[in-house]
Amino acid sequence: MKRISLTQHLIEEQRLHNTIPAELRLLIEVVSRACKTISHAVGKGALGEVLGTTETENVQGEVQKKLDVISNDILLQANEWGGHLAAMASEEMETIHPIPNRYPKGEYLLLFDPLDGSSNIDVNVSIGTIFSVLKAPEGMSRPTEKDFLQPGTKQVAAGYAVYGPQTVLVITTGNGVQVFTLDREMGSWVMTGRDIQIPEDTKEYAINASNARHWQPPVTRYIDELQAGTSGPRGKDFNMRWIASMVADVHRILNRGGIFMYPADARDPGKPGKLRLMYEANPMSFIVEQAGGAATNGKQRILDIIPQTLHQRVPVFLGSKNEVERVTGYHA
Ligand code: AHM
Ligand code: MG
Repeated sequence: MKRISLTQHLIEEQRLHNTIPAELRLLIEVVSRACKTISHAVGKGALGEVLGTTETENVQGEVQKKLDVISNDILLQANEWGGHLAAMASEEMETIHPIPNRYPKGEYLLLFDPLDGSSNIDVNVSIGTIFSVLKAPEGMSRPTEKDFLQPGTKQVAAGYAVYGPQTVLVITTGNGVQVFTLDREMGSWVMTGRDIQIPEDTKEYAINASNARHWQPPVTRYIDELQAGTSGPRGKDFNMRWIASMVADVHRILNRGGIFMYPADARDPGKPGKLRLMYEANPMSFIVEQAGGAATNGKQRILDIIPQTLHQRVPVFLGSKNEVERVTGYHA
């Protein structure tokens, strides 16, 4: 089999579609290199003294794991000096991180969830990194939070890495979804999936069912119907999976279909869902749509949402198109 590296793919895609100028290619390569470093740290586990929590909380008021902080630092340091960025924003940082004055600035904005699936870090279950790339608004001099508040349709690239039995990187720049597997001996990303397509129909769903008593009626109805199986209105049995790492759940859906849901629920009226629009929902929705799937907040397409704040949360329904459309219809 002919091996296609990440670099070769990015150059060839630029030749074909003109969507990856050199600066964006550099950005994707720097992020993917940082993901290798994170993968290495994750793989060391207890031996690297990277497990457990820090003394600090993040902006969401959540306890930070050591690896959350390490991964955040790796991404910041890797991306500061290349000249490809104007600023960064992270799920783990309250405010944006402009590129320091000692470095040249570029035209892109990078957002990331440095280590998604925090509850799985210490128990050796798959976790990952999610990233999203926007263009800085024309004429921006000093970046502010407002410059990041662009709808998901404006993303020029998005991707995620999964640190699981294999380390994989999934990216889109708006011309389909490509998958790369980390060749650990060579230290290189090798293409292992091209133009991934999510089946439109599925018999598998993912939701944290322990929250069932807090769900809103459309979600309860939808899940009840799935669980009724062959004897219910759907006339077929459905299987359930919940990894509690969005990256791992989405990666399964990319490979064999399925629907992933993190709805808003009645637990905390101040929190419309758990997942964050800018670091999780938008990049994953871009990828899922590029793979032929759909992504909504129950009412509208996630990529059309106009962000109000950097850390805002949204309900998420994404994956196989026909199921996402059905549960979205139940909200109408
Ligand atoms: P995190 O970014 O703090 O890790 O939280 C996001 C994660 C998702 O990866 C996952 O789908 C969800 O939280 C799991 O939540 P829960 O523990 O409520 O099932
Ligand atoms: Mg996360």
